[in-house]
Amino acid sequence: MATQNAALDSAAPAPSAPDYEAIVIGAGVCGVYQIYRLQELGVRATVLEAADDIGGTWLRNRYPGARFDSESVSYGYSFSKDLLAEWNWSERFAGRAETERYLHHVVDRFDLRRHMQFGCAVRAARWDEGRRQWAVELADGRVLTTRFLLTSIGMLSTPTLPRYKGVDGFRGVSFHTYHAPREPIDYAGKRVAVIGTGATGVQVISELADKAGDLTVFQRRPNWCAPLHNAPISPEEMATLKASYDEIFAACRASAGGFVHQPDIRRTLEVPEAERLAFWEKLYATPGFSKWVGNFGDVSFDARANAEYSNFIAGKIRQRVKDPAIAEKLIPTDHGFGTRRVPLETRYYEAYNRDNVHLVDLNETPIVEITPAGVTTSDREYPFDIIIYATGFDAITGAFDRIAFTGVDGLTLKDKWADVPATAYGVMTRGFPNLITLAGPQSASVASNFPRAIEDIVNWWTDLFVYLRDNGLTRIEPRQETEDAWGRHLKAVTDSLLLGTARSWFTGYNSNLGREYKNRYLIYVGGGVRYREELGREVASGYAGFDKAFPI
Ligand code: NA7
Repeated sequence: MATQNAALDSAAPAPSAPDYEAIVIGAGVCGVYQIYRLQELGVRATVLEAADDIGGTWLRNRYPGARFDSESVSYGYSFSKDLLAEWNWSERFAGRAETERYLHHVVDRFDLRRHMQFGCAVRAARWDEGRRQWAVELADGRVLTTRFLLTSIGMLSTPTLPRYKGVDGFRGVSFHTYHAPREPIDYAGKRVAVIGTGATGVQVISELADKAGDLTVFQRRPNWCAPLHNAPISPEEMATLKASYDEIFAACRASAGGFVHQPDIRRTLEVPEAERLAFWEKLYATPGFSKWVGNFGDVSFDARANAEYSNFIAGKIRQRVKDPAIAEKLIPTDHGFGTRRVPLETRYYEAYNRDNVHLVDLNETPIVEITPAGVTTSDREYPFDIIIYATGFDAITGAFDRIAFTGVDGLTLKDKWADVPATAYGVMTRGFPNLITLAGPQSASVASNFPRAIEDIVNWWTDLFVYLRDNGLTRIEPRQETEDAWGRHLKAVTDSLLLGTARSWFTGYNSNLGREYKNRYLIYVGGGVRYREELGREVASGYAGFDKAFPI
């Protein structure tokens, strides 16, 4: 046996061919692209998907109002000119159903479904050092083996319900937004509760304000929301956009988060006030995340600049909400603009000007329990027909915790990541050879326009796979120093921004799980440009940051 790593020389038994060279867990945006790349290379690979169809996030989140916050044309895959030429987006920010149709189109067009197995929930995966392969255990008891195990299991795929007494006893219709029913619900004349005002709750509230009979919003902490400015895309506009795809993707590559918007490099307080306000007015009128990532760059790291901008946005909320007392309740006071995920909205603030929409501030009157008839707060009972829980997720690591990954010497991933995840570039973790955490914690995918980051990560890993194959290598694992260096870099970039200062799912906070972690360093916020540089350095060094081994 020849190896590049003496520590692996002791692995003993004869090799046996695994069922697959690669198993991909999850058939969402990431898994679809990964299997496209693998089948292109002729690799013996399959996708295991727990649901009965493709789509991931876009299959599940059937709540009213679910749609992109990324420009549609920047969200589609960029890998095929033909695909770009033939697909027409109907709106600047596509709705859930259109996105799901798009993913179906991609899968059918490239005949990917034959590489996928549905209804296959993965329960556990155990690394077999002797055979250099993973044994993947399904909920139905089957065990499949694979050389490489790739996870595309979603960052927000483990919903969390509040721990209120009586959640299961409600007599009407109730659901978490992630599990919204497939059958359409008629909200007309219904008394509807929405609990939670994150990006999801804001979409639900905006959509249902003029559809529900009566809509009551239970808010614990408000977020800084900004207008989406959605609009239809005409056939002529779509033709122009198609002709501009090279520029659109180049702009995404040049930006930190993979969006079409570029920051303004001027320092906020150095720009004369009138000019600054005119710039912000213009920004507020432009579509998408421009208000967040197309702003003066220092709003994301300079507390004084951030306070100025937050003040400007607070003014907008006061303008849009007629009742001053309600407006104040909708203005965050515990965090600055953009330090948590900014929900994009369509007439969200105007919803509170309607007679049928009511805001309950849970800081004044907390929920005591969910009763069979509705919600009881500290001061009264609210009867409802429908309760919608927009209460968020066990974000980023939740999906990993649901699968019992066991690596070298019995080490479990849950234990290794219990406090803070440790990874190399967010795509591999020491002690778990040949496990590739596509869209994993600490990768660039979380704080990005997802498909843009995912194409980078899948392409990087697929090149590495080819390198391993061409060099006859069957085992790869990050070196300790690579993981340590990534942890240091991650901490440095996170600590340089205000983003890490707020309690949110970005920093591991989840009240329903009793988690108060701050600065848990879950997401890479150094930006796509820097991330690609870091990955590129590994390639240039011949993947020197990883231990690699020949077959036993
Ligand atoms: P988020 O952003 O985690 O928001 C969850 C919301 O639910 C937030 O307003 C929470 O208030 C609220 N919440 C959570 N638990 C409770 C309880 N027990 N009682 C009352 N209110 C509660 O999840 P989203 O689904 O909105 O967004 C997740 C991402 O999905 C989003 O960023 C997009 O990228 C897509 P809190 O702020 O914690 O006080």
